[in-house]
Amino acid sequence: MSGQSEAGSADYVLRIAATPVEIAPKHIVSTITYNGQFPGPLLRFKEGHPVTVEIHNHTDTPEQLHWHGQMVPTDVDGAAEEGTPYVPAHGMRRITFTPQPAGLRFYHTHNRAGADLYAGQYTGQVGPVYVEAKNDPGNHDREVFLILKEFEPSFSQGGDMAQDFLPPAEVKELKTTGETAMKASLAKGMPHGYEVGYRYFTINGRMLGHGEPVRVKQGERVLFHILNGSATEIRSLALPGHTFRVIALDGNPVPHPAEVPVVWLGTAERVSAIVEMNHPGVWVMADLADDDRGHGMGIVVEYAGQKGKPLWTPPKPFHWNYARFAKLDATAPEPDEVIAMTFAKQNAADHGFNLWTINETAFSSGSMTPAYHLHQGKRYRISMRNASDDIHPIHLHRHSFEITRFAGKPTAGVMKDVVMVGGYQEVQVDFVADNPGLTLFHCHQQLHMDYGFMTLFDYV
Ligand SMILES: [Cu+2]
Repeated sequence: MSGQSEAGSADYVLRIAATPVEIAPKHIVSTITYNGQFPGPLLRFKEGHPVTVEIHNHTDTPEQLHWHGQMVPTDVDGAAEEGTPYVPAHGMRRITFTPQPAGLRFYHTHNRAGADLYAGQYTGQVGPVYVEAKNDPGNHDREVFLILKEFEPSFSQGGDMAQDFLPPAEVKELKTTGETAMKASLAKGMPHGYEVGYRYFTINGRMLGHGEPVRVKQGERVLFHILNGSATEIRSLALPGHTFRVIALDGNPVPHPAEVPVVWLGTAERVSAIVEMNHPGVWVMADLADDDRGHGMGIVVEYAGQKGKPLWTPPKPFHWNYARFAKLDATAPEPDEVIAMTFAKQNAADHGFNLWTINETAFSSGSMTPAYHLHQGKRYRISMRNASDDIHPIHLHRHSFEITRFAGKPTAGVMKDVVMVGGYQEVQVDFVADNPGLTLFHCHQQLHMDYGFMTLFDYV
């Protein structure tokens, strides 16, 4: 079932409107939200059970609501590039679809923001979705959802994103290409392209120390569902004295759950991890970046009966590698076809903004021509080479992919819908063309996707 139904009542109603959000006592920001709250309400769906959702738009801007990570048809997916109709300004769309697959998904706006920091993912249009599996043993005591999000963005020029959390796997040739292009641009007198920074950082819409703590009991096994709802930033999260047993990435169970001292999430990535509460105290669970944590990116975890000032200690340096959770000694099946892509940056080329290209082509939102014609049922390998120094959290709509090469090594079994491609690194992902129609592929960093970093697949 799909499409817009004419009659009948909705299972869920979402209202897009400008609203104040209190991120700390008497500290109120203005943004666009779902149902007047940030994050938007948690929508719990049952895998395979059709739902009807009414989306009301109380703003002056036509909106797209994207069902991130779900295998849905193009008319409900929520991307203009795929042909999803807009939710008209001061209008409504009622959609019906069958939630799938099970796991942590989310919904968010898919509007282009461009130079407008009050639009698109810079707003508070983010909400979690949990699709319940038909059979879920649920080996945990309870679930806590954590939505990581910044507010009050502004532009800057330059500024490096730390990426030493990824295993070092730079490809020399890509580095030479990227650095040569950058030097040539600067030599012509070009400034660095714009980047975005933020004033305030929140978890579940509250700055560190200003929200309700996560209250736990010793011995409890808490399943954290963590979502990076940022428009542009990579986030980390650690809880002093505790480890995360990662059981799912982007909502999909991993073949090999493993314990890590810190989790990292590119924009739109999700991590589901169990923390065994075995270290009583009052702790700061937060981002490793001192500046971001200092401006709110954290939440207090408080054991029953414990009091005092929440404590933070940084974990030891640690490399985040998706392959840690992969199938042991397994190799992915050979693809039917390989799609080779090189990502590149044209420094400050579009009115001071960096212009992004895939195989030397920046996506045109005017023509929206599909660049890749696929065949249903075939297995494709996307071989991505990043000739820029930035990290790109790459997202494929309406499909999951398997990571088949990361940090210079083959891997298998980790299914995701976003993957971070580090500066000058190579990553390969495989997917099966099993959900026909226009399919958007893009960098989830708002500033990158808005300035060319997109392409369209098509198949019938
Ligand atoms: Cu990017």
